[in-house]
Order: sequence, then C-alpha cells, then structure tokens
Amino acid sequence: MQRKRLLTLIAILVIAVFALAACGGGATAPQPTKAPDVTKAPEPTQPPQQEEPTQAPPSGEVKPAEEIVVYNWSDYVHPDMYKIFTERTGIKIGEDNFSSNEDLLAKLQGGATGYSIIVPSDYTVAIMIEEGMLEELDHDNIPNLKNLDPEFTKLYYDPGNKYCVPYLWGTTGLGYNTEMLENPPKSWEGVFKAKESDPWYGRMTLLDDVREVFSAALIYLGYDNNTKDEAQLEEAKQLLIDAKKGLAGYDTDNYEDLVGSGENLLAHGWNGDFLQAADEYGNINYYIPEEGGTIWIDNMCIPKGVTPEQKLAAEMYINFVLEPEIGKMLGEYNYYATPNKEALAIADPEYKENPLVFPPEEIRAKLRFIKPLGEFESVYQRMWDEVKSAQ
Ligand code: N2P
Repeated sequence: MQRKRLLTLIAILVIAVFALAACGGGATAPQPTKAPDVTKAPEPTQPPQQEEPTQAPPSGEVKPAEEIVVYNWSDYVHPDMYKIFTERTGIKIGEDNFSSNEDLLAKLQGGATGYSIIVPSDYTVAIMIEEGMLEELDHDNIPNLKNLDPEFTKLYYDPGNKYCVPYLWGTTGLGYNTEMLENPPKSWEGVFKAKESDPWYGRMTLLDDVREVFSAALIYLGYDNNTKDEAQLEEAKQLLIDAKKGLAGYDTDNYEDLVGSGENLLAHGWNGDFLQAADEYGNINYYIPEEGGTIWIDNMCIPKGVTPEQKLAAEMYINFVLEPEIGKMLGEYNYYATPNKEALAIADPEYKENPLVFPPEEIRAKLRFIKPLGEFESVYQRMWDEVKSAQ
C-alpha cells in the first residue's frame, strides 16, 4: 500500500495548494472541497474557524475519553483517518483486527473489553442486538447521521440506526490474476469441482468464514444461502469436503496478495480487498460468478461495557466518519461502497461509476444477504468444523 499512501499524500498536498490559492482571492475560483487537514497544522495565527462537527458536543459533565480502540476488519480504514481525527479532537485511536463476524462475536462473548467501536456485518448486528451486546447510540452526538442515504436508515437489523451506523458495504465473489489466468471459471462449479487440468487447481483459496463459504456452496447448488434444511446443508458440506483437494487453503487475511503475487490464481473474497490489491499489483480482476454471490453491510457499533467517556469519544468518531469528505476518502481508498449520500455526491466519477463497487442491477439481483439463523447457527458451525477437519 506504500505507493497508494504516497499518491494520497500528493493528492492531499495538491488539494491543499489549490485551497490556499482559492483563499488568495480570485473571486471566480471554484470552491474546492475542504481538504482534510493531514499534515501538522502550520501554526495558524488564528484558531481555525470552520465549524467543528467533531468537537465534543455538550454532553453534561462527560468528557470524551483520551483514547479509544476500534476493533475492525483489516485494511478497512484510510491510512490518514485516525490521524486527522486525533489532530482535530485530541482523541487517539488504536485499532485491533478480526477476520470474521464469528471471531468478533466469540471474542466479545468471551468477555473482551477495551473496544469502543466494533464493525460487525448486518446479520451479526442482529445477533448482537438480540443478545443485548450493544449500546444505544445518542443521536444528539451524531448530527451527521443526516448524511446517510435514507436506504441505510431502514435496515431490517437496526431500523432507525438505534444501535449502529452503516460504515461500508460490498460483495463477495471471485478475484483472479489477470496475467496468469485468461479464463477464470464463470460458475462456482469451477471452484467446487475444479479439475486437475484447471490452471487454478491447488492455487485457489476460499474465505476462512463459515457463512460466506456455505453461502457460496448453497448458491451454487441452487439453494437458499440461509437454508435451515439439514439435507441441503449436508449436500453443501459434502461438496465443500470434496472441493478441498483443489484448494491451497482457507484464507481471509492475505488472499488478495497471494493472487497479486501469482502464488495463487483465484480466490474467494471481498470486492474492495481485490480492488485495493489491483491498485498495488496491477493484475487483479474481480467478478460475481453466474449463480450469484453475497452482499453485506458493515456497521460501526458501540459494545456494551464502555465507559460514558469512551462512548462519547466513539460517537464523535462515528460522526467524523459520516462527514462527506471523510466518507469519500474512506470509500475511494478502500473500493467499498459508501452508504453516505453526501460523500457520494462529492466522490470521483471513477469511484461512483465503478460497477465492481456499485454493482449494476443485473448483478444486484443475484446477490444474497447472509441472515441471522438463531439457534440454527450452531448447525452451520458443526458442519463447518467437519469441513475444516476432513482429510
Ligand atoms: C476488508 C474486509 C471486508 C469486510 N478487508 C467484509 N465484511
């Protein structure tokens, strides 16, 4: 990501120069969008006068915590976001990473504390609300909620954003190395029934993620990816066990780099991860196989057990992410789709019009959400354990 970081920095400097030029006076100069202040403020003679939406809102006696930790997926922020927030508010941000919703859930159920923000996907938010694991948000501290696309305020798992704020959304499909693989499989069949003669045989990975992998297998088999029919699940399990011989393994953290470097040719994974790696390696493409794939919405939530000070700092951070400029930075850098309509309004056409980030209707129609299954979740887990341990 070094190159990307440098480019971002250059872009920000260029914007900053334009901003200065604009201040210098041509009345006709177009209003540049406000550049996020990344570099150390060059000792302004006056305190910045811009409205400070991330300033501590009046909240009685509570002062925001000096530091909070975000428990997040890896590579899921813009590299400058935390720094900008800290420069504006004095609040430091640390980050720890998880690799799947199930890891996140298990970690919190196991009593992990110290996280002020977590980033679960839709179905996991539903589970966490049901289990009383989340704090209710104080909307007075998050005025930028108004920037959300209304579609993201009516979600089945959290209507009215009582507990969480959508962060980014994306899809799960296949990525491949375009230099080494001309014809990736159009169907999931190529993955689950790979032949030794297929170039990707032994050089592909599946996500290390129970619901994602079962969803792909069930979608391939023509079943509901949230099925509670044990016979269908059994069939999917057998398919997955038979498919193991064609896999290099299950991987959630590194798969896109393994495709970019050419060690693997094909991988099951998340659109933005592949597209970020495509920037870096220049040889990766991503698609949804013909039977379809999954779609998900990840969310910023505050776990129960935080102090009032941490909660306020977390809400300030959530409000910061909802700023149009920050939402734009985040989405464009990560190649995941923003739920922020004001961010989208100022985003580059290259991003807004990227069909791999914002899938067109004919692809949308083939995408399925993973849904919470209550007690039945344990059946998936048992079958997954059997898949993982099969020889
Ligand atoms: C980013 C992970 C994407 C989140 N590295 C999948 N829900």
